[in-house]
Amino acid sequence: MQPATNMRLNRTALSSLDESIAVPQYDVSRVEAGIVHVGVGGFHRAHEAMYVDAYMNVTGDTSWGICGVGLREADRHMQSLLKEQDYLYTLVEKHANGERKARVIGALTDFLIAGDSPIAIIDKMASEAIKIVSLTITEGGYNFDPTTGEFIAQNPDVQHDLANPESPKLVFGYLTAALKKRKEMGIAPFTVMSCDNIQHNGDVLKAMLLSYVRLADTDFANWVEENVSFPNSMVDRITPATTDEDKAALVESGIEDSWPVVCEPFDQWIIADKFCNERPAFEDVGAQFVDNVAPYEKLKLRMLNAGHSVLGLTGSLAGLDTIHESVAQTELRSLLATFMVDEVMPTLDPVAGIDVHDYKNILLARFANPYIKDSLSRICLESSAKIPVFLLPTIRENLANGGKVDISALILAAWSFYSDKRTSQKGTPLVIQDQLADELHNAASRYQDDALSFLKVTSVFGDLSDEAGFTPVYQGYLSRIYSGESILEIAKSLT
Ligand code: CS2
Repeated sequence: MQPATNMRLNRTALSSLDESIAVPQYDVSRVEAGIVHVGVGGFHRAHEAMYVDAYMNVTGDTSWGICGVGLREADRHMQSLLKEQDYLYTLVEKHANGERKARVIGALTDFLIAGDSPIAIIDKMASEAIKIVSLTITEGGYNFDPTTGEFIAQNPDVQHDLANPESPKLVFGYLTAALKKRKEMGIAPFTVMSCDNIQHNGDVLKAMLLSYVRLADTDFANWVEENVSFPNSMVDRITPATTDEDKAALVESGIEDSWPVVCEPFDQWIIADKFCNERPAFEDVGAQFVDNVAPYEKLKLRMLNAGHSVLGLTGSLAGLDTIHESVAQTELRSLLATFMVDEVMPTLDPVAGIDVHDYKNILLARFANPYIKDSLSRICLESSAKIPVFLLPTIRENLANGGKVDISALILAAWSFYSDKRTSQKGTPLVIQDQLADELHNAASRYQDDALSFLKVTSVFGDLSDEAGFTPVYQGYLSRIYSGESILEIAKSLT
């Protein structure tokens, strides 16, 4: 039933929202930032900010709010939408049975945009109240060469930041300037916490930051190494892009929210308990602190994220639009299940308390939730940063151990075709959004002259095109796809 009036979401509206919408149990006007977060996209707002909100609900401690930071001009639009609603937003969990649970999150206190004032961001990070700087800057944001793992020092933005330490472009420049200020003022450093889908995300972040700092100041790099901690973490919650339909559904519940977030009911956060400054007791609201995150990260990246790529690339070629449509297609569901059992599971380490077969079944059910409508274009975007993290390590390990690589090879062949034709096998157009879009397209379109042309993009695949155990299998699938055989038929032949 439609409530009598629609309310623009803001602090004043909180007390009169429809009772089906949960609201913060703490006084939102008292929340102060204890965390600065860089990269306030949907995922952060469905994950870390939700945990902070839950923590404040449970404890009433309002000192752990989040000051958002956007380093890109594109973030300005979201900042202005949130500002208009006092940084409040609605998080809508969509259950597989059609039930929706909406709740207003009050964790955000502010949102600073680099283009307005880099110094304001540095000062905020340097202030004593801030104990944690966390990041979701995507796999591509860490500025490492995926084949060597080295920091890309020649990136023009890195060179810019070294020359302009007070107005940096990249996160490394901000962290360096803020940590330096804290050291000079005698304030303990903050913990730097990566929340991105990268194996050993904290270790990678530390290595990249230290590489950057060393280019400028070796002594300070030693100080950072000794005094700052970078916990590894595994983060998980499927968060599709918000659509106009999602906003309209909220209007029906009486809320006008310009930038709500929708997500699945499942969430998981496993963090190494390695904080050099205070932290909230996130374990009180469902996060898990462990000594070694590595087996959890490996499980999640290789099963879920690579699983998404399997469905994303094959589903796109089949002309499908969403993850649940892909997994509902019997051939693709079996392909994914076989991939997980035959190619991923043999590479995993045991994880205390988790049965990998149960994990696989839960994943298949999560992917099948028809209300999430996670688009294949979201999954396929920036594949050149994702595949090296999600899939290539599995391929390399299987090649080294005599394991199976068939489905992995099919996925790379599907990606090559996708990059060349930019259309599905039904002829519908496919959007390529990738930093390397042109390079991938150029390489893939040389297929007729050199069947391995795509694999020769060494900045993505390293020396995979020299692997005799891989290339014939890959070439076989590529020629089947180019010959017009349907991706579903090929998938069927592999299960
Ligand atoms: C997805 C992830 O971007 C992707 O390709 O696999 O965004 C995924 O939905 C999240 O990591 C789930 O935790």
